[in-house]
Amino acid sequence: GPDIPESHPRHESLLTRHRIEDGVDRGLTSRQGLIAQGRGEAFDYLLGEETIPSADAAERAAAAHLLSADHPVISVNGNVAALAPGETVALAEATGADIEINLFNRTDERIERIAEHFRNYGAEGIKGLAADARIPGLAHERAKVDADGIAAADVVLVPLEDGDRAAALAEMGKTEVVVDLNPLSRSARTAAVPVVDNLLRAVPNMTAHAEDLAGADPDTLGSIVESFDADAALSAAEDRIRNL
Ligand code: PTJ
Repeated sequence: GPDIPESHPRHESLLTRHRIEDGVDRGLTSRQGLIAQGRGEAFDYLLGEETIPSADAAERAAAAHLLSADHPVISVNGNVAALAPGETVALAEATGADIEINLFNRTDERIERIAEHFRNYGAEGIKGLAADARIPGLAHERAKVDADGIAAADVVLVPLEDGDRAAALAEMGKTEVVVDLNPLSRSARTAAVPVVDNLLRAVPNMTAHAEDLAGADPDTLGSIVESFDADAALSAAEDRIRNL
């Protein structure tokens, strides 16, 4: 890794940038991923670079949704592959979710590389390679999903999703959990559960909540899901940004 002293005030942020750069060099992450990361960092700075209480509540609700789903799927892209591959595999294991690769800028080459990357982190049965179903209402490449993956899912976790796809998935009746540091983004506003937090903190915290809720009965999970208020979570994040 890069030689960044731990005392550097932006140590974490510089390490994260390096991971994205490395992802681009390895053909996992798109160059647009660099731009997305920069945008995310700005919001993270404004949020105080921590998991605010409303985000923690969203992460617990997300875990409850994934655990009570019949067919949960975690959608991954080039930024997720670069930032949190092992953490994503751990979340999939803790919740019984499948991992499906879905790219904004889809190329077969990048799909193959990302699949191999996740396999190296212990993922099995990676989806997204068959691409034998379509999300209605989207342009050809971005509409591609697996028939036994996202197409059949009831709950989908979509980290860093674009607004169009988030809306199209919601339109299909999927329950969406979106991880996005921008509380004003269309994807966050579309989500049943908007997680306004850095993917790097959100994924391990969802896993911790899933492990904590592992033996919970359906009523307990149901009441966590029911008591979560998406609008209140978005307002709390916006409030934090304005009043930090
Ligand atoms: O690998 P691909 O081809 O699927 O492309 C993936 C990206 C992310 C490049 C693509 O989906 C894209 O261009 O996304 P956007 O429209 O830039 O949206 C990314 C959103 O994620 C923005 O709202 C950012 O604020 C947010 N974001 C960026 N980094 C993080 C983040 N949210 C949480 N954690 C992050 N680390």
